[in-house]
Amino acid sequence: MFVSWVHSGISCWKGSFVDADLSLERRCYAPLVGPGTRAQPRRVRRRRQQQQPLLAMTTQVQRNENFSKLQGGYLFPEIARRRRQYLERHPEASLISLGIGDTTQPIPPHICSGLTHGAQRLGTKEGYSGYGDGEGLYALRQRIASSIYGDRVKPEDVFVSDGAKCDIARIQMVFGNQVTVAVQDPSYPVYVDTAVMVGQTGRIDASTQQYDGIVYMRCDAANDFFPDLRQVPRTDIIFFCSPNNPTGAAASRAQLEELVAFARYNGSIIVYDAAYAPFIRDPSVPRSILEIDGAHECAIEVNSFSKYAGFTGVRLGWTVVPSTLRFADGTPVAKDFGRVMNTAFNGASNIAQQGGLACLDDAGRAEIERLIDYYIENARLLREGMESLGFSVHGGRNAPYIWVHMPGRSSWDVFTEFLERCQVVTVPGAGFGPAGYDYVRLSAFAPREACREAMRRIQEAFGGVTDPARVSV
Ligand code: PGU
Repeated sequence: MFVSWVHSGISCWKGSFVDADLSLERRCYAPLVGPGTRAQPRRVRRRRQQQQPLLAMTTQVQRNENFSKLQGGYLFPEIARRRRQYLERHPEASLISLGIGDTTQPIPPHICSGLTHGAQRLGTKEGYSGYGDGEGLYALRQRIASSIYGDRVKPEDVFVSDGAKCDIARIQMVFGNQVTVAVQDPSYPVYVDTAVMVGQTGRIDASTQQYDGIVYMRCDAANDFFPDLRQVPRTDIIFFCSPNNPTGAAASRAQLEELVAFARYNGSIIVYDAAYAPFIRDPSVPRSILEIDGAHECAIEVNSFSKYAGFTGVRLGWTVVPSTLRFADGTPVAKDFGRVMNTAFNGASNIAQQGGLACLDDAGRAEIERLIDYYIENARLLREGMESLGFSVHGGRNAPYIWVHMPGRSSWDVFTEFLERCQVVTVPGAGFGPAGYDYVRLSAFAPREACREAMRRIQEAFGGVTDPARVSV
């Protein structure tokens, strides 16, 4: 089989001169300059090659059409782009980010010593390890099962990973393109975007901003941010995040019982994203869906050390797939998820996993509690600051996000207004789904002083606004 290489308008046929002894460079370029020039010193050949610009070309490979259905880029890089643009225009501006939910406080000492211990072990003969189990270190799976789930799950049900976002994408690989999907509206954009990428949807409807084939379960103040399940049609998969990103709502026990009953009745699988579970301060609110009777036959739980321990850059998470959860033909879902983890992933970093072990002993858990207290206090500050301006504000009690209603205003306009008038970066609610059209999200992960300063600026710019619909430049 011949492959055409086009260079400076000359086609050459790779198959005509493939020679195992030739370097890649020679295989690609040598025939282009003709047989007589082969003896030229490499230096001369390279100069000639550099002088010859490559012609623009396309391959013969068809684009995966699912990607053409996506609306623009991923939400957070888009916000980063607008922020950069603003800084280019106003290099003197001191921007405050209440945008992406990225932790800012240093990893506390005991947990950090777990990470350094993990790194140091790699420099010793006895401690060195290479590839690990695709499912993670057994000791960490055990500790997650006991410390987070009080032994309600088995260590074998726990799959350690490089984070919740990556697990969501890998779960989609397990489900494939024939399943139907429901999401909360608004919700973390990864559920919808990965559903589109794997081909579970049709195109977006420009008027509703909803993808054909996805069921959007509206969550707003009118329904206590919990969908009216009587109105929700059956789907195979239900993505559900609690405490919710972006609304900050944490589902009560009764609500989760209703969700589990709904999924069992319909024979659906819930993918429950509990990335913010430790922010739950209300003792009556479950921190895991696996606390609910019957969930072990209808739910997967995705989780992460990112927000618990400042591991957004370290990368460590896990997913629980109970052995009792089965597909229609009786195959355990864990079997296929394990297959994906071992095929498309190669185990979480051994350094990060040592950090994970340190997170879950007594000293680590105490450090995590202090970190969360810090962010929850920030959330209180932001919530009360926005309330004092007359905005209708949600979340921020059992979650690090504040969801601010700006009735009738496009959230992208409000985003721009906060940026221009206060140099404060937020996240426009529309990025989380059509129900977020007139909301913005504030993140409490900024340093305390930054939260105070952001509130000071916003109060100065919008002070005296009692009708949020009037917010405008
Ligand atoms: N699940 C939820 C609900 C999240 O909000 C986030 C991060 C993740 C999972 C990702 O967890 P990892 O374990 O770190 O992969 N949400 C942030 C970051 C956004 C992003 O996707 O880059 C946010 O601001 O919403």
